[in-house]
Amino acid sequence: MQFAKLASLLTLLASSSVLAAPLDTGSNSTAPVQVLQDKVIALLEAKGNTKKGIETTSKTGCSVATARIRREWSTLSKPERKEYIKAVQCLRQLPSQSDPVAVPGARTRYDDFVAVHINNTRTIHATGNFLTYHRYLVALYEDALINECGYKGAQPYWNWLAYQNDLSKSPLLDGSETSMGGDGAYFAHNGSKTAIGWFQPGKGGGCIASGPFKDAVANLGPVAPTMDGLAKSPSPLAYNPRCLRRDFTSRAPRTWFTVENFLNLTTGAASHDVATFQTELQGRFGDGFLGMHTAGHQSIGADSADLYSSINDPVFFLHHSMLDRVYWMWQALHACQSRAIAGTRTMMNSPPSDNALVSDELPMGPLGPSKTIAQVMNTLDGDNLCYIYM
Ligand SMILES: [Cu+2]
Repeated sequence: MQFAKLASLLTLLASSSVLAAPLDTGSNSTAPVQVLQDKVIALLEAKGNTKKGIETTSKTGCSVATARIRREWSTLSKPERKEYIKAVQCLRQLPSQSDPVAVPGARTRYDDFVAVHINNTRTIHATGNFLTYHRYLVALYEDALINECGYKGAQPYWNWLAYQNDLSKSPLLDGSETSMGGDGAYFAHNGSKTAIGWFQPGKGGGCIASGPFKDAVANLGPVAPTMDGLAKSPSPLAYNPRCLRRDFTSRAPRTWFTVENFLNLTTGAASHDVATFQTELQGRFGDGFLGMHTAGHQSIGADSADLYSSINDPVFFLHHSMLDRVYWMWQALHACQSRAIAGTRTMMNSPPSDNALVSDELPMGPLGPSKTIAQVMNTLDGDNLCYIYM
């Protein structure tokens, strides 16, 4: 009888611990992230009030109280999500402003963003400007949605710390009319090549099968496809219209989209200097640590796993918004180093190049004026940027 009682108690404990384990949404496990988020806002508010130091925002009127607020996708109302989707679709229909000789494949305004990313790939990844270049790229995209497509909101972000086991269940990627589309249609293939070896195929691999971006078309790339069966374009900027493809897999998000990694980057061992922070976040190319950035690209798969042309998939901007949020948090939490950069001007310093300087330009072609790294270091400076994350 005692044994039976003990056994049933153990069963109860076991089942309750199953219930108490992090849900698939990750909502139980992200409390430390919210604590940090609140701390960051408090730090930025304090800076604005005391008018001390380089982050002072008083001159331009930009402050935490007046800044544009970038939110997580799932916290937008359904009408807000639809407004964002409508603006993205608008940008994918407006005519290109690229030089047709330099970029023969660009047809839409969205393609202009793709072309600029493709053109600069080897000088904006694993370089000293990786974080600032992508920050400014997302900001110009947000501006284009607002100024060219009448969008009234801010750029939303993809919360990495939810739905790691099944992206197709997330409000962002569930294929509903208020999502950024679902997985690709089934396409028989042998998986994808990654920095840590061959990944098994997911259930997709074909054209986006559901949601507002069903059968969405990409005009440029693939430039460096990694998925079996995805063919490379004859030339990086040639006109190569085809459907955009996805192949959701959970191995990378389950491994890297963890609170532990997030804390390591923002307050832990990887947060102590910008070089370590940047490398751990982006991925340690070459030694098998994908990092949260590369894991995100890998988890969407197919077109999104292409180092050059992943930007064809509009989820790119939600992914890079989250990346920028982590950088924004790190900067606020490490104020003394918030303007430090590390790295050279060429990808993994190949070919060898000089160290990047904060006076380096971030070339954006027809997307907007080029700015220096220094000009986009503070998201509350007001002259160049004025936004926060919530
Ligand atoms: Cu990039």
